[in-house]
Amino acid sequence: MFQMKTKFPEDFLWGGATAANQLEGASDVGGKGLSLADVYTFDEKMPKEQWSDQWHLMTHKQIEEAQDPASKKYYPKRHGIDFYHHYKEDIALFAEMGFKAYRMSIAWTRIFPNGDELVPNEEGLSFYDRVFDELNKYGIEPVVSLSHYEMPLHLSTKYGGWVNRKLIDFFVRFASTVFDRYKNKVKYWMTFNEINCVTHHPYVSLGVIEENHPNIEQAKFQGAHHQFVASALATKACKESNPKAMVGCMVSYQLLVPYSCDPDDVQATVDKQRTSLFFTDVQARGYYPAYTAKMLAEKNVVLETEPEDEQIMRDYPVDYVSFSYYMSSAVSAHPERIEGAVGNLLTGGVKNPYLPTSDWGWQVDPKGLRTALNQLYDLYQKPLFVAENGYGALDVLEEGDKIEDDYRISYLKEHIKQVKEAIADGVDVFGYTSWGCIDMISAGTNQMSKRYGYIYVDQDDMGRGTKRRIKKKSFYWYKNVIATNGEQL
Ligand code: BGP
Repeated sequence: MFQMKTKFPEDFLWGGATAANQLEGASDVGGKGLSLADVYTFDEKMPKEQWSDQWHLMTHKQIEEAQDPASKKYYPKRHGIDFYHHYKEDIALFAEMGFKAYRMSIAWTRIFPNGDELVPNEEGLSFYDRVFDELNKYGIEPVVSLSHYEMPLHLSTKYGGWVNRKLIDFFVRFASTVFDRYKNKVKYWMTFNEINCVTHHPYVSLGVIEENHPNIEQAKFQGAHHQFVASALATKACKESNPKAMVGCMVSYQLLVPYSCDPDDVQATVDKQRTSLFFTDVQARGYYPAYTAKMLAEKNVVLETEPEDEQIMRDYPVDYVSFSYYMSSAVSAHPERIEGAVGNLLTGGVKNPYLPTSDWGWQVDPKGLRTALNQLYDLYQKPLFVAENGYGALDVLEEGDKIEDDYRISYLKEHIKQVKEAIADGVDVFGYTSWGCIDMISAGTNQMSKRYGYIYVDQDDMGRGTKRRIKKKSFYWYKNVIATNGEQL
């Protein structure tokens, strides 16, 4: 009756993940509109500390400047790595590695350039037809995010972003359009990438400009509520279009552990872990968890809802739970008492003395991935998908086109081992797409030099370079991992 699983399932979806705004480029080609991501600048002279500030705070002044054709600033995400024109070559390289799946996103701005049009842009739709056909040629399953940090800028400037309920209709129109168009080409969908990040960066997740909101918490949770409803309505539309399709949620999951066994640290950890679990609770179960009332009251948030919202959320929870996992963090109720405690930007946690950190201060904790998979499966009993996991580093291109990225191999190997452990634990995990299978623009810092790929792209932070694609050492390593279905790591 009980059979322990010691191997990855035969049909396990091995692959890599990217996002349209970070790799496509060609932002003024094919009728594409300007997206939120197209407004971020990068300047080598900018102090390092400011690189990711834009991610957290966007001002009207920056947005206006970005729309000024006379602006001399460099906007890296408008250029990406020019996947738009290199997609055949890039997909051929994914196929050479043996990818079974490729997680990507559709740029909303290619389909509805401003977001509020009634008729979609055919040129944008046909671009993704070509991409899906190319994937199909190699038997690679597309796993598609509808919204990955790049909604139309117009929806932010004209409507105030997701805080405005009208966004639900615009999103559902976009979602239904692509579900219908690609129903024979795409089976796996995700609605909002890292939906819980609305609380970290409301501009890029919600199109909300903080200057407009005296109580930004109100805007964040109102926006999140609208995304929950939109996600449920999109799931409904997807099922109507193709009953066999699977729709997932996607959260940024940082495993949090108590800094000590002090009961205050333990409770603080439970509270803080809800920065991710609140979102999976709503989307996987279809209703707000019991702690919502207290949590909102403490933030002075009063949600405006419509009577039908509750039912639609209950009727259309997601089919699977996907998440990104890069690191874990420790939580202390009294960080001021810990000497040298460094706050983690994303989680607000403190440094765990047992773990090493990457060059960007991310705490490397492979075993945490197994814990995360177990936690999520215990909670929801829904299939899980590791949508992102990877190691951002400054790679060096050496003589003879060599990139010896052993540090990346070691990071990925240790994490994949833990996915296998979780499978033996009984967790139903059906795919693993490592982040940034090809180098592209970093989401948080806007740099090119924070690289995650198996494939190096010859381009620097200011977009200079040949854009030549070069296989790294990890390319050959991952190819063998896939070929042996995770038996040889
Ligand atoms: C996730 C995002 C990705 C991505 C990755 C790495 O949060 O979903 O878009 O880029 O993190 O982050 P970064 O590029 O900032 O290193």
